[in-house]
This record gives sequence, structure tokens and C-alpha cells, in this order.
Amino acid sequence: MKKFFIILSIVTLSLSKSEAQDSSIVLTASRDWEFLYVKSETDSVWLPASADLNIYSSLLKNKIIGDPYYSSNADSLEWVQHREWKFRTHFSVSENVLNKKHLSMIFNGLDIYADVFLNGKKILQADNFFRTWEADAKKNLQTENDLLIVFKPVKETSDTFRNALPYTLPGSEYVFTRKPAFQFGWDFAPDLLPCGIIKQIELVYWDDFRFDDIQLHQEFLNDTVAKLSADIFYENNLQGNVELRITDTVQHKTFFTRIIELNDFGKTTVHFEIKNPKRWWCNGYGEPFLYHLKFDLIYYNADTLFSVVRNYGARTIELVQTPDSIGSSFYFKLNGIQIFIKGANYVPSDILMRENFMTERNHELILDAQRAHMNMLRVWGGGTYADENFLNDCDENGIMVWQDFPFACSMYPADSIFIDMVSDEIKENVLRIRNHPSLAMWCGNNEIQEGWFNWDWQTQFHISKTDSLRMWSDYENLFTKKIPELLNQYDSQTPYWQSSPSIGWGHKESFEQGDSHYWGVWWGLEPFDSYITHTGRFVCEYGFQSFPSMNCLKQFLKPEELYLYSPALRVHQKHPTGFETIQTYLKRGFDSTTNFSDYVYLSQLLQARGMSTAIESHRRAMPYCMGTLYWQLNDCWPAISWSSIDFSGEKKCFYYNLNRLYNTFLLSTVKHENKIECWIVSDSLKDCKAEMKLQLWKFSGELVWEKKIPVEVAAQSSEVYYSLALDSLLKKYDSTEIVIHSELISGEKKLSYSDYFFCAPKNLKLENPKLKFKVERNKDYKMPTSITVSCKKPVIDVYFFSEAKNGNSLGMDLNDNFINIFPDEKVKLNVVVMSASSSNDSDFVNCNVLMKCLNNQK
Ligand code: BMA
Repeated sequence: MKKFFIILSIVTLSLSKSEAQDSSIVLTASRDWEFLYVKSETDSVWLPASADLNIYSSLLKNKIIGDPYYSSNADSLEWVQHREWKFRTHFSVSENVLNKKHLSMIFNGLDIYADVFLNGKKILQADNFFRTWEADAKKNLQTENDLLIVFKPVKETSDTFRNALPYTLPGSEYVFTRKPAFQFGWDFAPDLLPCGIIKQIELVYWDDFRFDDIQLHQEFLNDTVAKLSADIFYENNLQGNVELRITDTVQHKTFFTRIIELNDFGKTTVHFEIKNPKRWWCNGYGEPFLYHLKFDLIYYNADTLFSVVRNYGARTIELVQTPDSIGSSFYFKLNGIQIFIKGANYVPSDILMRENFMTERNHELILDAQRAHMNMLRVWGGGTYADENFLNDCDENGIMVWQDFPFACSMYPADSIFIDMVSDEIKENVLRIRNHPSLAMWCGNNEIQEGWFNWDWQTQFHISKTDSLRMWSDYENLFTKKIPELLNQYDSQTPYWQSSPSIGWGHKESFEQGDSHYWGVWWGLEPFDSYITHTGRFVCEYGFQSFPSMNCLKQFLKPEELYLYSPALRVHQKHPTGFETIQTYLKRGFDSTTNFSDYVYLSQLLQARGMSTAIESHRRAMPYCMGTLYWQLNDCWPAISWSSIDFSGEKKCFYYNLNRLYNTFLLSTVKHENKIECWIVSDSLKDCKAEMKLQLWKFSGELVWEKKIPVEVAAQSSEVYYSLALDSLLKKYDSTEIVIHSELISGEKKLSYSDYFFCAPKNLKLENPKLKFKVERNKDYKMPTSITVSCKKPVIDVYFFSEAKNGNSLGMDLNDNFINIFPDEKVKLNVVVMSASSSNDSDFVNCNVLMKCLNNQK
């Protein structure tokens, strides 16, 4: 995809963690790999593999399959996952390397059941997607080498484990395989089970010293000092002392220079201090300040044994659960301050989990989260562990991370082989992730406790009483004993929460304590207003589906498939009743349409209406409710789903609404009994003097009433500042013809705004707004850079989008979109980025800017 950044070019610092010494050869990047394509029993051929070493991309590269994301292709690819696939490469090694005392191969990620052969000798058998592997290569390495990796089919291999179990586990077959569960198919993801080499393979060599890892520990923190310790892990045969220097690479300050002793057991701990430490804050509360600590280990003032940089953020994090008159609190304290959490659930940004693709996409998503005022992402348990790039981006952008362990929606086996396997995986990932200041919480699993108690598994799967007792005790063994034990050992500072949600949404206790997944809306078909009456203490899942942008649909469907419920479109809707549920809610609130792109647009308005109702009620309920994480930030393929940003990176109406919904100040207008209440919610740590402006507009363009009220908004507060009696208003005006527009203004700055409608969109008597807009373009490409809009009558949900002159689809991200405009204002929207699915620059030249609004849907 070709992208043009126009106004904002966001520069981030990315620091390499890798060691400075030249002691490894990467065997994956830019090396020739082949895979074996078996056409028939007698005919097979080695073909060039794709750079990402993924089986689907490799088959695509050789035109054996079509793009799995395109049209209905995903439905015809099942055969791929039932085969064994072989990948091979050839590499040379110099005599110099060969003569090293130690030679080792590191496999940073294999997906999944892999037998690895070096020069015909099996050196490794891997069975866990989530971890790295190391194999000794000293015996088998030569100057010329053949490396072969055989991937066994996932389901067939895991059948062996399943068949060995004397009972059936409720949930899904994926529980036997330590691989992201959503790849087996989910209600937003197809069943594509890739295999391949997901991360680098390295040949590592050394004589007397090898660096393994550094673990930083914050032992004490107050405003005058951060006391830190660093555990340095290595393998060593060197005699004598070495010098360790710890410096900050950005501030050029040295925190530690000392001669230390290396020992035989491979671990040295040093203690050091940072005076007057600057704190790491999450987005919206301060700067996410990072120390970039460089560790240099120098041997006799000559050889650098290693040089590694680790980010350190000085912060404390707590999860506070204090019993109160209703239940108990559930909130995070960062640096001793109670934080209202605003964020989303992240799902892996690619079903095929191609590393480079995901790194780039995740980077954009995290910046998008930051721009939308988010301060937390939940890395959902049906996916995977956050990787280093993801966490570095979160560290740098002040996005806290709630990390689920990858267990979801099923009961898991608990024999000793399984427990040992997941213990190794957990240890490795905890030790890696715990170094990041963005890590806020570990959570045992997604919706297993909820499933066990509420999804009637016992009847569905005919589970006997004995098996039931055993399964629950296995559950407890993993989530209430084993994982806490491991965390106690490897990361005792980060809070642990056993299962999300703690109580299912059908129980009133789920609104009184713990975290809640509220699915009464969508799954329960309840009206959006149910969000107002069902607000939990920390709502970490709720959501509503919408269609992706037309730009995305045009990229992944054929022109003749672009109609409602086309067979190819159905392939991209993975929820069994998804289309029906959207239609049910749409009928309740909106006019019907037969035009496909209007339907797409309306589905996005619908989703945004639902999510606004939810988020506003969560924020008004502060401090009773202290967090809101909607389902779901992003997509893993082009889907009709709950996402706020679609697979092509286009933002939906809901995402743009977050500009207002997640801002520090929120004006929220809501009906309560026979009043219209105007609330102001503040997440600011300071009191604020402002003015609240209320206007009553008629859709005919007449401003019938206006009031300006000086307000003093207390820090971290939520209060009603003004109420209007509904009866007297509705005596004077027809509810279908009016809207209350309010603004919160401080000096020149609009802190927030809110528009309250008295009836459903379909009943609004919106008129022709006489909207005018002017597009500014840049010199070189005549690409839009900004749009200035004004109108004569209130105009609702104005959506600007772009198309190339030749009809190719274009993406256009504005600093705001889907906005309401009133006759007394002129609004300027800036283009942030333009993107095209083709790589042709001419697509951008004089491209069209088009507009939709709710008024025109009438
Ligand atoms: C939540 C998630 C997912 C699912 C989503 C939408 O409960 O944990 O399992 O995709 O609901 O149904």
C-alpha cells in the first residue's frame, strides 16, 4: 500500500535491543528459502518461499493459491492446513566461525509443530508458537549446510493429544495447540491455520563469553531516587574482571561504572540509582518519559563483551480493589494517581501473523490509539503475547498494556506435559514483557471462568460430575496456582487477574465488582440504552459490529461482489448472526436503504451511536466505573466486525468519535427521568474554569435558544451542571425538529462538545443543509490537504472520503470526520494521510473528495 503523510509526520525513537558484538548470523532475512509443493504422489517441486516464510504467502507468491484475504478465497484453502510443509535453505559458514567453541541455533519463532534438521540430523522438535528455541549446532555444522524444517499439520498432530485425554474438553480443539486460538476461526476471523518460520533464525557463536539477558528491577521509587538492580545473565569462561558501564543514551548520563566479577554460574546482579527520577506517565496524564539505559560490559578496557539498551520507565502500578457499599472497586493507580482507563481490545493485526506486516500495522495502530486519547490496550487472550515492537511503541506513547495469557473461551488440558510446556512459555514471556513500563496487568485468560459458569458446557458436552470436578480443579491448578507461582517468581510487581471477566454479564454482581464484559447489547439484542443502566466497575469488553470502509471492501472484493449479502461478503462476516443483528438494530434507529455504500455508512453510524452511549455512561459513572475498553480496536483481516479501524487502516465513524469520547473533558447530554442533564466529566488532574454553551437548534437552521454558563470543573470529577425540563421543552418544540448542541470552552479552546437528539435518527426531520466545502490541495500531487466546510442548516455525520479519478479506491484519514456542523461555524479538517491500494502516484493526482451526511439519507 502506498502512503502519503501530509500534515503529521510522527517520528518515534526505536531502540535496538540487540547486542553490539558480532556473534551471530541471521539465517532468515534475505536468504534463499524454498518450500516443497507436493502436486501429487509422484510429482513434487521445491519452489521459492516468500520473504515472510509463511505457507500461504509462499503459495500465493507461486500463484498456487489466490490471496486468502480476497473475495471468497479463504473458503477454498482448507487443504493447506491439512498438509505437511517443508521449508529448506542452504548456508555457508566460515572456518573461523566453525572453529568457535560454541555454536548454537536460535529459532525465535516457529509456527508450530516443527522438526528441524541440520545436514540431515534432527536438532530440534518444536511445539509451541509462543516461545523461542535453541539447538546446539556444534556437532552438525559444516562449512556448507542444509537446514530443513518440516511442519506437521496442526489439527492432525493435536488429535493425538486430544485422543489421549479420557474426556472431552468443552470449547474448541485449539486448546491442545499452543498457537493463537483465533487462527482456528473466531467470530471475526477465518479458519486459516498458517505454518512457517515466524521470526528470525540465528546462528550464534562464541568462545568464552556469551550474553544472554538483562533483567531490570525497580526496587524502590520515590521523587528523589529510583533504586534499580539489574540481573545480567551470561555464559562465561573468561578469567578476570570486567567493567560495567550503565549510561543513558539520550541524556548522556552515567549511572554506574564499576569493575564487576563474572562468575561460573552465569548471573551477576548490580545495584544502581537514578537521582530525582522523572516519572513515566500514561497518555493524557503526562509524558511517557523513558530512560534508555545502555549496558556496556568491557573486558580489560578493550573488548566490548556486550552492549545492550533497555528502556526503563520510572513508575508504580497498582490494581486497587477495595470493598465498598455496593461491591468492590476495580481501578489502576499509576504513580499513586487513580487513572480512568480509556482504551480498546487489541486482536493480532494479521491472521497470518506475518511479522513485518504486523510490526508496521501495530505501529500505526498504537499511534492511532494515542491520537484517540487512549491510555490502555488489552492484548486479548485469543491472540498472542505482545512482541517487543508493540511494547516499545506502547512504552513510547504512554499506552498501558493489559496482557492476557493466551488462553481463551475453552477448558484446557492440565497434564504434566501441558503444564510444563506452558510454564516454559510463560516464564520466557513474563521475563521479556515485565521489563516494559507499559505493562500494567497480567490476566490469566479470556472468558474461561465466564464460559464454565454460564455457557452451559456441562450439558452441551455431556460432562459427568467426576469429569466436571476434575476439569475445574485443572483450571484452578493452572490459573490460581501455577501462573501465580510463576509470576511470584518472575514478576511479583505487576498485578494479576485470574480471568476476564470475573463474573458473567447475566449476573448483577458483574456490575458491582471486578471487570465486566457487557454483551447485553449485541449478543443479548438489548437496546443501546441498556449501557446506561448496566455500567460495571471496569468494563473491559462491549462492542457492536459495522462494515469496513468502502475503500477496504473495494480492495478485497470484486466489483460484482459489492452488494449486501453477496456470497463473498458473507465469507468476511464470521459471526453466525452478524448481518441479522446489524439489520435488527439498524431498523430500530435508521431509515432503510438499498444502496450498498449508504448501508456501509449507516452501519458505521449505528456502531458509533451504540459505542457513544456506552462510553459516555462509563465516564459519567466515574469513580464508580474506572475503565472502559471497547471490543475491538482493529481487524486481523478484511471483516465485518466490531473493530474501530478496519483492515486497510481506514478509521470508522466510531474511531473518529473517540476524539470527543476519550478526550480529557467530556460533555455528555443524557435524558434522565423527565430532564435533560448536561454532564461534564473531567479526567484532568487540575481544576478548570470554563464556560458551558448550550444551544437549541431547529433543523430548519434557526437558533432558538442559547445559554452560557460559567463552570468550575473539579479535577477528576463527573457532575451534572445543568438540567432542562423535558416537558416544557417538548411543549414548545417538536422533538423531531430540534437538537441541543453544547460546548465546553476554556479561553480559545473547545474542550468538548455534545449533540443531543430527542428521537432516533430515522425520525429526525433533517433538511437540506446547503453544505459547502472547499478542498485545499498540495502543489505536487494536487492531493487534498484540508477541507473547509460550512452549512446553512444543521448537518449530521458529515463524512468525507476520497476516490482516485480512475475509480481506484483511496484511503483518506482526516484529523476528524463524521462530524455535525451548525450554521454558526466554519470547520476546517486537515488531511493526515492519504493511501492507495495501488503503488501508482497518479492515483493521488486531483483525486475526488466526496461527502455523505445523514441529511442526505432521508
Ligand atoms: C468477546 C471476545 C471474543 C469475541 C467477542 C465478540 O467476548 O472475547 O471472544 O470475538 O466477544 O463476540
